[in-house]
Amino acid sequence: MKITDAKVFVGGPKKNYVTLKIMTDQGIYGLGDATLNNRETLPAQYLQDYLVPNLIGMDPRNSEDIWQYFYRGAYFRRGPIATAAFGAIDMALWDIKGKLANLPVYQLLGGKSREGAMVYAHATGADLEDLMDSVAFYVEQGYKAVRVQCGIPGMPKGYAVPEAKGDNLNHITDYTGIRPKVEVWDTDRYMRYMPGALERIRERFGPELKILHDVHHRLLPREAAAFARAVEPVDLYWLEDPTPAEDQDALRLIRQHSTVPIAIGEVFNSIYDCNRLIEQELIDFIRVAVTYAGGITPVRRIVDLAGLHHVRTGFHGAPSHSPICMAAQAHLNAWAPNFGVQEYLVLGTPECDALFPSEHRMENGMVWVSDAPGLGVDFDESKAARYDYVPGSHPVVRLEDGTMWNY
Ligand code: GCO
Ligand code: MG
Repeated sequence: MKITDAKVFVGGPKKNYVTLKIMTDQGIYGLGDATLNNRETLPAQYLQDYLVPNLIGMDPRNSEDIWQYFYRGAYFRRGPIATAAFGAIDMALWDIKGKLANLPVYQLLGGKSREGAMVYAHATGADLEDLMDSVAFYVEQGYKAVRVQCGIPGMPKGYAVPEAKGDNLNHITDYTGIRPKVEVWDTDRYMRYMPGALERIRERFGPELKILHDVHHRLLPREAAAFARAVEPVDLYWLEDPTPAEDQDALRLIRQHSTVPIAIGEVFNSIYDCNRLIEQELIDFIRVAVTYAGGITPVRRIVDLAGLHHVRTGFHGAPSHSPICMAAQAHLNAWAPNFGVQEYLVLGTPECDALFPSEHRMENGMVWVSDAPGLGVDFDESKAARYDYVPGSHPVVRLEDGTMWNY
């Protein structure tokens, strides 16, 4: 069996999904996602210029060797541009393998460990009252877990917070241009306000709701330790990215001062970014994404390592991941013995569903994996032609005095 061709598409309904389609001499094709948020053209180019020409002629069934060939063969290893491109190839090869075997990918991983996989939604508000409405909206729809972010009095804009009350800010990319907007951050205001706000959410929604909160890398290690201690009474399901991920020792300080579960890893792109954190049991949830971390092959290794250390999965599922990455994660979530939760933003616009038809279902705050062979998601090339790449950007963050800070 041989790969005969592969095509890369960039675009989508209000997103720049990078979609890889690998064709074979047996008529079976596979799909992968290489969307690197706000840098989408780069993995696309890497695929087009270097990887696709080498893929042609390879036996698609040898997904392990193909992953090693590109990873080791690049010489300059890792980095999210490369791993997103490798990740797309790897997903497409598992898709092909499943179609060949006539089995859904979760069966190739070891079968189902559960029926539905719990997801969490993003509740957000310009202020706390607005956030409460947003949480109530998700709770009414059956979500068991909700991430909560709200505006901080006196701070013009916090992370993932809408400007006006009632706006539902589900994507943070601004498609009006390539130059990022500037947001202003004030740690002191955040530290004073947020623990009390989280307590009020707990009081209002009761003990059952799983409440998650994302600090988005904004605190210094000592601040993060103090914040984690302050939010202990809230009984958070997790505290996400309390400090920038590069300084892994920071997490030790947090651990020494608090038992709040820590989730980290959405910016990681290899097992070497998290093996120490996992082995030293400094985290509770590993947040890698199948796209950025290089595909199902390496993520399965991360999940297995995590399982040895009581670390559960909480895969990244921001709106930048296409339904192909979400499908790959749905299969891993169905299998992983140490599954925790899946981040899930409703992508389900009719345009998105038409571009990526699939039978994966979201119902009652759970994802139900499709039983179709392979990844169980398709891609309608005829519809893809409607969408072009639209340059966009995340905001950047500065402190009040102008100092650059962590987005
Ligand atoms: C999350 C993330 C995202 C990121 C985004 C960056 O928890 O979902 O923090 O919202 O900001 O993926 O591209
Ligand atoms: Mg996050």
